[in-house]
Amino acid sequence: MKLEGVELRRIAMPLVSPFRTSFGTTTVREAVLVRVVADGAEGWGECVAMADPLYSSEYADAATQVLGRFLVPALAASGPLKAHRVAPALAAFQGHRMAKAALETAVLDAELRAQGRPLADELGAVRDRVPCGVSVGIMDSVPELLDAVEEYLDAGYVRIKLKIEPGWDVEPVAAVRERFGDALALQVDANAAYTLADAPRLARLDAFGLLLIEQPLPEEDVLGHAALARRISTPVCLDESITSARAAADAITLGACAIVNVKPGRVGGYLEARRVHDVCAAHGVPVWCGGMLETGIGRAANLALAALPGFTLPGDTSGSDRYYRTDITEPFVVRDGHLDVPAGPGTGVDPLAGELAQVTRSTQWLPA
Ligand code: OSB
Ligand code: MG
Repeated sequence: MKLEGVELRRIAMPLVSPFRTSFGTTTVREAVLVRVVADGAEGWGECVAMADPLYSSEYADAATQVLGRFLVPALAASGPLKAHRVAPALAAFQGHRMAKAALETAVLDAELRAQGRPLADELGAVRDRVPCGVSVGIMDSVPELLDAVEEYLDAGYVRIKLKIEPGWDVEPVAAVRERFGDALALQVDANAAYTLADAPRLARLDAFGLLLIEQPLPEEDVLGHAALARRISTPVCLDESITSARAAADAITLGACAIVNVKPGRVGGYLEARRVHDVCAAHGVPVWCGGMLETGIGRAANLALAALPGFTLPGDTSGSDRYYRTDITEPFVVRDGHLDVPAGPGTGVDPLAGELAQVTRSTQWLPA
């Protein structure tokens, strides 16, 4: 294909309720959408970088900058447009994986649409629907948390993930386990809020039969996670630390994780995400698909990935209404605790022009 140009679109979507994690509170999801036009076809990618560099060093303004100033020009200068050639064309630029992922996804979507092929088939999906978990934020009180969890269980979610931080860990976990029973599939996510000195506190979570504890320690503390894993019985899962298939192989070899959260944006795209899946499968390490408060555009692509054979745990693949009253695509609706994997060409979803216009803050067209 021949690239005609790339549109960068800044959007802001209000959340149905504030989402609080150990690194901050989000009330409006700001994001960058990338639309690639090539040979008259178009494709979309959603950049998962958040408004502030709190979860990761990337943030939305920086992603917009690096796409416009470096990534899109390098792609435009790189010859025939092909999804598998995007990462090599951008490899000289360090980091900025979320920005790179959005651009690669848009190219992949355009290419697959032109060929009439679904992303799920391209990635190697083996299921046509996936089980849904939900990530539940830190609340002001335990009763509030119990109400929120009950609502999600009533909506059919098959797995609950509680966000934790020092001061909001053993008590809320104990309360949820007590109220909803031992059969509830329950896990926690600390977003790097602890240190190895907190091992005795984290070991108290062992009593609650959690599926896993996600990223208790800082992103770069892989050896710390290995040391912690020897001191607690809850399986350690890594999110922030896994920035590539190589990082996954290293973390597994070092004993730092028994489970991996795969987020395509964090590792530079769906093609690298599939390699993370493959490396984990080769080591017998289960993976699940993480989320980044995606709109329907990013959610559709995540569902395709979550349908690969190694995704044996329910992911943070929730319905659109978990975060948004109105999505910018046809909404994803959880039925019987599952979401259907889109079957149409590319990601299988199209932005709704009216809804998209509502949330758009700015657009920028970059001709090739
Ligand atoms: O750590 O998994 C995380 C949201 C934003 C940034 C990081 C994380 C999350 C979530 C929610 O836990 C995932 C989702 O429902 O999209
Ligand atoms: Mg996480």
